[in-house]
Amino acid sequence: MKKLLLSTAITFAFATGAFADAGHAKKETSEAPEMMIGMPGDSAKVDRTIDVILLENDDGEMLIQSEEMNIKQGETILFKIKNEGELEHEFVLDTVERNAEHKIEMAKMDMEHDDPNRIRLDSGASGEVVWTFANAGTFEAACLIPGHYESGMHREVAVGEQMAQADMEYTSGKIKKVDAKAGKVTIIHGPLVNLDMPAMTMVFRADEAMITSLSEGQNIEFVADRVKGKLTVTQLK
Ligand SMILES: [Cu+2]
Repeated sequence: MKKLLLSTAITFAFATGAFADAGHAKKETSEAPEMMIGMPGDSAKVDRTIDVILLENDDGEMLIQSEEMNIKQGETILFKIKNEGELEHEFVLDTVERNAEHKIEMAKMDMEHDDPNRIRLDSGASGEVVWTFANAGTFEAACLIPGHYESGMHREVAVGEQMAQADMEYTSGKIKKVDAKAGKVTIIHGPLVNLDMPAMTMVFRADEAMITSLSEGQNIEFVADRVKGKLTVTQLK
């Protein structure tokens, strides 16, 4: 009897939409309607393109094929998606939890969504999703058409922490001297915008991995910041 009541309550909740609202309200505080995974990206400001292929294989698996989805916080990615399968597929970007919730909804009723974080493609069709990953964390790309997720259509989207965009201005420089022992490198550099410093020659700290990759006379693109009060090379191209 208890069980019956519970399932009736759930069915009712689905019908009224109360279930979905309650589920989302937990994560989305009133001041932040944006999604954990980020927001629709500006197609004029794409940092990188990732090609994605949706398909089934002969082993009965359904796959989302692409390079490793390792993304930097703040990056705007253009996903170029092609459905090379014989079935209809989707590409949805979201948290693992929200994908799981939406998968349950989809199992009840195959809904066609029109959200910026997802696209549905007929066999042979191509499409694009432009997305800005605002937060670091582990997210997911998935197809939520019933049965597809279970057949393999999901993959991890790892978003790595990054400094604020304003601090990410790379500066050109030329290595004057490398002192690996002391963990120091002397760089003749252009203006360091984030540190409010003009072009000059300065000594910076750098970690061991970075130091060993540097040699005198080398031209670099770098970001420096104060780490524990010392000027330190934090990013290197
Ligand atoms: Cu699919």
